[in-house]
Amino acid sequence: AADLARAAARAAADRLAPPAPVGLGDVVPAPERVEPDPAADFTLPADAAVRVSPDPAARDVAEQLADLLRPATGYPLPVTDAAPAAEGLALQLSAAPGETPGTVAAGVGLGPVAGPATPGPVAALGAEGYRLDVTPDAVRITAATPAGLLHGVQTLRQLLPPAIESPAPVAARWAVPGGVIVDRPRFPYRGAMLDVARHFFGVADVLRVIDHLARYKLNHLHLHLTDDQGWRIAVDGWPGLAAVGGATQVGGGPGGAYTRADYRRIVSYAARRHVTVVPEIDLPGHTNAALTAYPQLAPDGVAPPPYTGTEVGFSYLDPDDERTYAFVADVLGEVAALTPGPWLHIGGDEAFKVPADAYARFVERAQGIVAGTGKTVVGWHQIAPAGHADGRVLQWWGTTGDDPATAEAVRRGARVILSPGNHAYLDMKYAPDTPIGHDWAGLVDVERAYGWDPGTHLAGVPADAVLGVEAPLWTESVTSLAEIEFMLLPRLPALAELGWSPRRTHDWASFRRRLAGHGPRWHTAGITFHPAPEIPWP
Ligand code: TNX
Repeated sequence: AADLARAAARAAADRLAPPAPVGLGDVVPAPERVEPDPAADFTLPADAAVRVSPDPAARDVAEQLADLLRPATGYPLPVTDAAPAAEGLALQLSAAPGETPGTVAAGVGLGPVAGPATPGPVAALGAEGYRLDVTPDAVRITAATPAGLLHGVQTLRQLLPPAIESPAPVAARWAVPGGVIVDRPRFPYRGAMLDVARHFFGVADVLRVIDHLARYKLNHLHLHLTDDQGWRIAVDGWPGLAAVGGATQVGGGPGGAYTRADYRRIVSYAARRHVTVVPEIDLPGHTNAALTAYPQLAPDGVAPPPYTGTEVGFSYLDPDDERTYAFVADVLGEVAALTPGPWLHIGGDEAFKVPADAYARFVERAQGIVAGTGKTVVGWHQIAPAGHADGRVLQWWGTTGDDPATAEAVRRGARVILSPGNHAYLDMKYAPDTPIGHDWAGLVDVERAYGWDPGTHLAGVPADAVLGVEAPLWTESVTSLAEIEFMLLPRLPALAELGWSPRRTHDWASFRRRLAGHGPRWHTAGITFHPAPEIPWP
């Protein structure tokens, strides 16, 4: 009787929409391997359960999958750790022989993926890979880690009809195209940066940005927490930073700052989505807001007025005063203690008023302070001339393909995150008539955002020194969540594909066609985006 009921439900659903209108390869970022099987399409039955391996973090991914599917389908989708069944949705955390699931370290185990449709060793999927098997009776996602399972969930989400993004129930046939996807990232670091200093954005906005990152398998959120116009994180030992330094923003609005509880909420929301928060305290320049509260750190000891304009390069902490280093140690120590991730970003850009030798000494001491917190230091590529520190990472934001200082730092052991201004900067205008944004690095339309190769972009920086890619959004001209989304979408998925997909999949014609399918998804989900004319939106 149950079979009959299911057949009747399927027949009814068949009349609603053609089978599997989405192709198995219609995924952004492009998966490493896709093997469609048109005879194996799956339709989600109303009584499906989500079965998951008995592991708390895997179960949490299953709950997130159910939460994603329930609003549009209206199905109950109970999550259960009953033995993986041959029916419905299954998330399976499995280890290669001799390995404990969930313990695969980042960057290891990236051997070749097993051959076509062979259930190869899961360890080959590494710390973030997954395998998706769609058959007429079941959709199964297998991974060695919960992060891999979540990436598989994001793929599954894209394989369902766009109506799956609806916040309210929709009568549809919830079809998934049959076949196998085996997938894992090209680079371990794939991120975006949000400048919450020039304009302040509340916790809810940041959480929504994290959702957008997770959707495209990005795994780092860099928060630019401090700048001339505002200090946005409470520091217990220096209460004036948030209270005084956070009181305004570009244009003179009220600004704001995160309490420690706010910041913890952001970090834990991100962690659930396997996104690591990278906090940036920009030093020694970009510090006007700090100096308004603590003028003793200013070279002339005089408190500057709050700054609400958009010039750069005028402020700095006194590099020759020991009080500066006590301040830096307190701030970095507190931020490190609040941050579970391995990175601490010290900025280092545009300290135009600090002489080169004093600047290098400052950076070297700051790098040492970061090491003392147990974190790995990240800085804008201006820190390149300072001495090497173990594991240090340079974030390159230039606009040429050649930077001898960065190449030399790489020879000394630095790794690089690539954020080329003329491709990855999300604050650049799309076109001359884009209502907000800058153009100092040129116009960045979607094709330009997509049209570069992180593995060969920078002379003297080989692919194995490239930790990954990041798309920064500076917010001098960005004042609301809708404006954030307008600048992020559709360029963020381009950066995500460069960071995730094997180079051989790189193809503008394919990308723009696949990306086009996301317009209806964003629209249905109530997400703002720029309807870029280069994309054949349906
Ligand atoms: C340069 S990129 C800056 C920021 C500005 C941005 C505007 C970098 C490390 N520094 O201070 O917001 O240009 O595009």
